[in-house]
Amino acid sequence: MEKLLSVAFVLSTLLISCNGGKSEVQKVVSEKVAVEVPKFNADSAFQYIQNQANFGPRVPNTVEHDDCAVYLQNELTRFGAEVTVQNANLRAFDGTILKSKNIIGSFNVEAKSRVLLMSHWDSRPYSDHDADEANYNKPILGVDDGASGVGVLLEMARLFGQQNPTVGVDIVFFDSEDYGNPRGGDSDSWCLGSQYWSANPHTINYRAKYGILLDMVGAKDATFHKEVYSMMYAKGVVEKIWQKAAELGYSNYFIPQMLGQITDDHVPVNEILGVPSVDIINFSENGFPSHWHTQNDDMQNIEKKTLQAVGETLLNVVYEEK
Ligand code: AHN
Ligand code: ZN
Repeated sequence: MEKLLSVAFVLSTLLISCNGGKSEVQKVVSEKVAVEVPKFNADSAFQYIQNQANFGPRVPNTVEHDDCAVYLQNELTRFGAEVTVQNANLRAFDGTILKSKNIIGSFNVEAKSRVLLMSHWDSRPYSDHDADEANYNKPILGVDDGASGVGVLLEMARLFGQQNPTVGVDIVFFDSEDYGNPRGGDSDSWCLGSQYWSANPHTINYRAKYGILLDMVGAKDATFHKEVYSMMYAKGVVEKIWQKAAELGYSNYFIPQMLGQITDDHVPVNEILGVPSVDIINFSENGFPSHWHTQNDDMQNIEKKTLQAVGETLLNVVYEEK
């Protein structure tokens, strides 16, 4: 079996001491610290995405949403996470009270040094970018926009359960991200679950070294640029991730250029909680992918190669963290 080894080199040091006039080489340290990184299984991630899609659109205040919440909770529990479900009634832009659930799975709960991994799990109640205006008030299936990030993180959770990383990991599935005002100009109407969690984290004095948000990470030919808020608040983390992706040969997905300033769940985590966080989101010179907020955001867009690039890159980053 071929094992993925990620090797951190500790610089050789040569210590010379003088004893009674004669020079003696005291110690030569040449140490390689090898970290074993488990193999990301894109078939497995794909299946977790399909399982979410099978519920139908996961719009807050619907039975499909309730059922999917139970599924996510059960999966995290099955993988050995300590699971917290945070319930909150959040007011949408139109006054609707959204019965929201942020779902949190923690590994290695005793570890002080922690990494935060995030994705939203709800799906949008409008297809406001659909070519057919008659679809405007239909919810999207939210396969790339929602389920893909969750699917990648569930696969990572499965592996964390088998082999704990050195650091502690908190996986947070945010609710009510995608209920934003379709008429625009109302950036606070997005990301309601992450705004709530950032002001009321699931443990008192919650801290993490940094956070990584996944949003629309499943489509064929996805491109992830260095997003502006991520660079403002967490430049070092951006560079670490894009560098790791380059080492693994994934620079065709992780483009080493800055592009886009996107209101997403990482913004409240940066601005309210103060944990430096980056957004890995499919965005290009043409904006969001063409299936974004349309009836076409379905399983057809999902390609395992993209899931593999994202999952493998993040696993390497997390397992190398101390
Ligand atoms: C806005 O459209 C303001 N932000 C994009 C956040 C988002 C929506 N991600 C997925 N769906
Ligand atoms: Zn969306």
